[in-house]
Amino acid sequence: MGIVNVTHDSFSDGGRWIDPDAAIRHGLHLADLGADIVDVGGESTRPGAFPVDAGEEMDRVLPVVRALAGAGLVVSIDTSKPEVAASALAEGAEIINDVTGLRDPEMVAECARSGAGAVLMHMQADPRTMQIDPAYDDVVSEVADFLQDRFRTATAAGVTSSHIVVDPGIGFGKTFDHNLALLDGLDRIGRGRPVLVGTSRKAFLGRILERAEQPSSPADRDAATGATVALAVAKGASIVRVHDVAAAISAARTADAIVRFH
Ligand code: HH2
Repeated sequence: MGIVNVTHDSFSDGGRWIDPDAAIRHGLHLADLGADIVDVGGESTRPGAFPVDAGEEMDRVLPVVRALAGAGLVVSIDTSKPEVAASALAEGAEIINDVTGLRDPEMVAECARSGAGAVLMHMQADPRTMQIDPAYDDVVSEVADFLQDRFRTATAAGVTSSHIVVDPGIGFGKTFDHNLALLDGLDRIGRGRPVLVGTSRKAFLGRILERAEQPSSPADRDAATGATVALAVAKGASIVRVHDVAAAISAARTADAIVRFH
């Protein structure tokens, strides 16, 4: 899954793809590089990001979704607002990627009504507050329980079970240690459901590199992201959400070949 952030303030590429034509070119490029899904978002979810109202979010994402879906790409819409999801699906998006795990009942209803695919992600609290002292007794089992619970709620409301993937939400209400524990325990997250994981360029990678006296800006973290992609694939992840699609595909294919050898 390649990332197209149509935002001013995304943590690694804010402003680069805010112009719709640039965003469309970028999405097509990611598909050419081999992305199976292009994830289009119009609101940053980084801690402390500025909230965007639904009208502004739609103005940003809809022309991009329309063009990319029109070109035959599988498009997911990265939003937690049901009205944005509904309009994006009407423009041809096929998957709702909701970082709140379909918390809004209207979002579950939209997903069920449309037959769209759904990414259910775990987040403790919300983007404004999530990094204020996140706490768990056992992060892997609590996140897995949460995702199982959201899966049950979604399917009870009519979302088709085979349309759902779950995501531990790396960096969303987690400390550095929580992120490492979740990646180490990734094979215990899905409980039989497909798992998506998003580590790309995130702050915990910066911290690992910093410890090794290798300070980095987010865009310098694609090799580190590749390491997480390889390990995630080895632990059974089905989808990896990344900025650098070419590097991630090489890492994923290599890990996959080694794992399948046995
Ligand atoms: N991470 C981000 C955004 N959306 N969706 C899923 N399912 N999983 C993730 O881990 C995830 C996500 C944050 O990354 P990015 O889009 O690059 O940054 P920003 O939220 O600042 O736009």
